Amino acid sequence: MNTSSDTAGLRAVGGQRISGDSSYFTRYEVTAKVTQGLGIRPSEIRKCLRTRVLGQAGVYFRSLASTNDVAKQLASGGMREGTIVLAESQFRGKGRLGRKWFSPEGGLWFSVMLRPRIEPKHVLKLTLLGSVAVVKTLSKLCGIRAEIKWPNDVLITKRKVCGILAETGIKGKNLEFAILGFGINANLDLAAFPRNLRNSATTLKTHLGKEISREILLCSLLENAEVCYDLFESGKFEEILDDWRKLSGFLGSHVRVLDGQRTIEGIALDLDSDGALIVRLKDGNVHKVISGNVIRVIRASRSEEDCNWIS
Ligand code: BT5
Repeated sequence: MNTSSDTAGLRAVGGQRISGDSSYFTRYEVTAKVTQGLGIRPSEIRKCLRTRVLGQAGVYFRSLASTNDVAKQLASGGMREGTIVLAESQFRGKGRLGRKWFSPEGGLWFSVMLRPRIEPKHVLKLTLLGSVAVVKTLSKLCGIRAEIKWPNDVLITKRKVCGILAETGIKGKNLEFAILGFGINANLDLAAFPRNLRNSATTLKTHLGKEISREILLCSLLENAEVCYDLFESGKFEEILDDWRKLSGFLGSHVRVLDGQRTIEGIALDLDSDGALIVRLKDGNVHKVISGNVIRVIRASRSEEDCNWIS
């Protein structure tokens, strides 16, 4: 597995029509064959997808470095809004701040390309919108009550089942595109995870006791994400924030935030209209957090919950 085969794949994909027609998904085998289960069936996605824009074009890879990276390259090449890049596995899956994302076969790893009319500094809103869409999907489809940990984690029973990574392409002062990458631990066994993640991660398979259709999960998530994105595009981000507040289970928690070089501690009070986390510090002052690692401190037991273990 190397980047040159990946780049060769991209050239081939770039040379094909990837629009919502019969060549909907371009199946391009960059590297290994799927070794477990059946693999995702793009034809099933096409059958069940009920969106206008999101997922109406897509590229499916059996294995690639990172769906976000490929989506960025396609976006720079003018790919239409809503195009998804989907992979059976990633060999350099990315988290935030250069962290790694464990993404073997069996998960749902994909990125959506968006062209929102926003300033680059508002990209946090897309992450929040994505997490609301994931929680709604897990509730409707699987009956799971998941929670959101600001800014980008979705948790089941306090363990991370999904991470979201938003990245941007900027031209001058403007946002040219945004890539919203979703990593959902779907049909994976916890035993397959590296040891250091086994206490902080979970999977849908572990929680439900059975595998689920990743095609249906993807379609449902794209539908929920499109509803949220439409609200966002029509200036109704407040409605997303209200949903976030209801669904997160996070506000009111005692938190420690590692914000660059600084560490602050206090109560997670609310989100402001841009989605920044408002923390009331011990001295009563209020601090806004735009990015950073958040650790929820469980006071009763004096233990800590942190989904961002260092790999
Ligand atoms: C995230 O970063 O949670 C964002 C993850 C986004 C992954 C998707 S997959 C499709 C798209 N393509 C990509 O290359 N990425 C996106 P962060 O908040 O920085 O969390 C990363 C941390 O989560 C790591 O340092 C580990 O501690 C932990 N981790 C890694 N893999 C995990 C997994 N599969 N499940 C749960 N936790 C994991």
